[in-house]
Amino acid sequence: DDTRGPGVGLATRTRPKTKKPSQYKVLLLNDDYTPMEFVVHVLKAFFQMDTEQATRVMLHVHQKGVGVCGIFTYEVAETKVNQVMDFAKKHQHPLQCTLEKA
Ligand code: TYC
Repeated sequence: DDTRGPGVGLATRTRPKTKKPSQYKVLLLNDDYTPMEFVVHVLKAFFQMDTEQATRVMLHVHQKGVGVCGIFTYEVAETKVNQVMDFAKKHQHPLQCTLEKA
């Protein structure tokens, strides 16, 4: 392999450099007002968790202040955050969801 950068590889290059898309954690934040059952519903509806998983993540967030809902590419993570924020707002709960580079 040469070291002359992309697009000028020797004909012998067999493993062209590719970029894996960056991954982003979707985080859920605790608050004092959003009902526990609502958070469990959100985790089941938007993150494909079953009741047991969703309850575990909800209780983790409740106790620790923050927790990971899942890890996605930027576009998917951003969509999840928007869906959760819209849904919480629609139901007048202060639930906060954000993303962070994994
Ligand atoms: N702390 C909330 C309560 O006691 C429950 C809760 C859990 C809220 C997780 C938000 O992300 C959250 N009702």
